[in-house]
Formats: sequence, structure tokens, C-alpha cells
Amino acid sequence: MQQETYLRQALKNDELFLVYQPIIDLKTKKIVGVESLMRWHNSILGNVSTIEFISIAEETGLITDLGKWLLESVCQQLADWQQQGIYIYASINLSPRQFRDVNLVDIILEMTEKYHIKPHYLKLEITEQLLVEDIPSVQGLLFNLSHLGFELYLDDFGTGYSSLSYLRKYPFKVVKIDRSFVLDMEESDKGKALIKTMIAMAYNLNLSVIAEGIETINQLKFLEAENCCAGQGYLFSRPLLADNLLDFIADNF
Ligand code: G
Ligand code: G
Ligand code: MN
Ligand code: NA
Repeated sequence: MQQETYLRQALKNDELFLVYQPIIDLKTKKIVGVESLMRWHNSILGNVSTIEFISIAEETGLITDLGKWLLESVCQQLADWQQQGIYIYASINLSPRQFRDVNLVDIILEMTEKYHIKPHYLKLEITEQLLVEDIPSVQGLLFNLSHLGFELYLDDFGTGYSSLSYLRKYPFKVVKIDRSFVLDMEESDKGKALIKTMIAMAYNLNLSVIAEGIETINQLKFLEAENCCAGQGYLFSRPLLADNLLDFIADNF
């Protein structure tokens, strides 16, 4: 397993970096936040797909170190933006495996405090995969984080088994409608009905909604008509390097 060996050195060698995909308020059309996405470029392997190296990191436990690096990098970036008067939030993706580390809350607190970032500016994206096993310590961690002010976003919403009970049981603030639903929406009336229902349900539960994978004007118009609060996707922007994000913000803030 060659990639694992390289991944172990990636942190030391400064081969990981982050890109940020704008999250847009669909009413004002302004950027309100970004989703942070990890990238890896190795001189021998080239660009390794994120799904690929994240899954290696999960299997090997390297995800713990990657997670620390991610938190520090994002907090540093948020501090940098705030110094420039740019107050947007950043979300990060957390793997189930990271919740096995009881220090997760401490690390999040340590990094946000080190860079003077208020919890409100760091959103935590988790998937149902974390919740299926129904582990008490996980529930404890999630409530802990939520009470501290770190909002929980349910990622890939609709793709798992029983999202509805999770919405009742865990302190989510936002559901992120998976891009497969946004894609289906244009294909069929059933697809449209599904999105409508998901948005209405979220609002009835006092949750906010972010639609993912918006690629066309038609998708956007439909989501606007359903009062979907926020969205992200190639129609607005691909994930960007921090420098390029500044240009995007200059036009959309
Ligand atoms: O845009 P992208 O190809 O990066 O996303 C691929 C997948 O990898 C998505 O499911 C995304 O949630 C996940 N992912 C991206 N960055 C991170 C990260 O920093 N940590 C974790 N755990 N997952 C990530
Ligand atoms: O699982 P998660 O939702 O975290 O993954 C986000 C993934 O979606 C990333 O791989 C990101 O690059 C990708 N993505 C973001 N916007 C779009 C889009 O408009 N279309 C497609 N096909 N993928 C997108
Ligand atoms: Mn995500
Ligand atoms: Na998703």
C-alpha cells in the first residue's frame, strides 16, 4: 500500500492544502460561508482524489492527524480573513473515525481559541454514517459541541437510511441536501416533489437548508421558489484556493 506511506509524509512535507467552495445566500446572492475541502498533491503520485486519500486516512487512523491539521489551517484562514474584515463562516467535514478520539472537542476548542475564532464561524459537517451505530459517546460529543456553539450540519442529507429519526435525536442546525437530489430535480416531477418536501420538512423542524451541487439556472430558480436559504455548486463557483476566493468575495460580498 504505497499511498499510505506517502500520506504519512504528506503532512510533514506540506503537501496538503485546502480549497474553499462558496456557500451563497439565495436571497441576497452574497457569500455567507465556505465549505473547506482537503486536497493532496504529491510529487510522485500527482493529485490524489480526496475520496481516495480520506478513506486511506480513515482506515489507517491518519485521519486524526489530518483532522488536526485541517482545524488549525481553517482557523488560521478564518483569522486571516477576519483581519481583512471578511466575516464568513467555514464548514469542515468530519469523518466518523474522528469521533472515536475523545480529544476531538479539546482540539476544536484549542484551535479556535488559539486563533480567536468564535464558535459561530466554524460549522461541522457530519454524515448519517456517524449516527447509524448509535454510540452514546458520539451523542455526547455532538451535544457538547453544539452547546459550545459549534453548529452541526447534516451532510449528504437524504442518501442514508433513516435521516428523519436522526433529525429528532441530534442537535443539527442545517441539512445539506445531497447533490443527487438537485440533479434529479430537473429530470422528473418526482424529483421536484422530493426537494420541495425536504425543504418544507427542514423548515418545520426549524432547520436551515443548504442545497448542494447547483449547476444550472433552472435548478437555482426552482430552489429560490421553494425559499431554500442557501446553496453551493459550480453555478456559483468551484472550490477555490484562498487567493482566488478573495477575488470571488470582492465581487460577491
Ligand atoms: O470536493 P471533494 O472531491 O473534495 O469531496 C470528496 C469527499 O471528500 C466529500 O465527501 C467530502 O465531504 C470529503 N472531504 C473533503 N475534504 C475533507 C476533509 O477535510 N475531511 C474529511 N473527513 N472529508 C473530506
Ligand atoms: O460529501 P460532500 O457534500 O462534502 O462533498 C462535496 C463534493 O461535491 C466535493 O467533491 C465537491 O467538489 C463537489 N461539488 C461541489 N459543487 C458541485 C457541483 O456543482 N457539481 C458536482 N458534480 N460536484 C460538486
Ligand atoms: Mn460536505
Ligand atoms: Na453532500
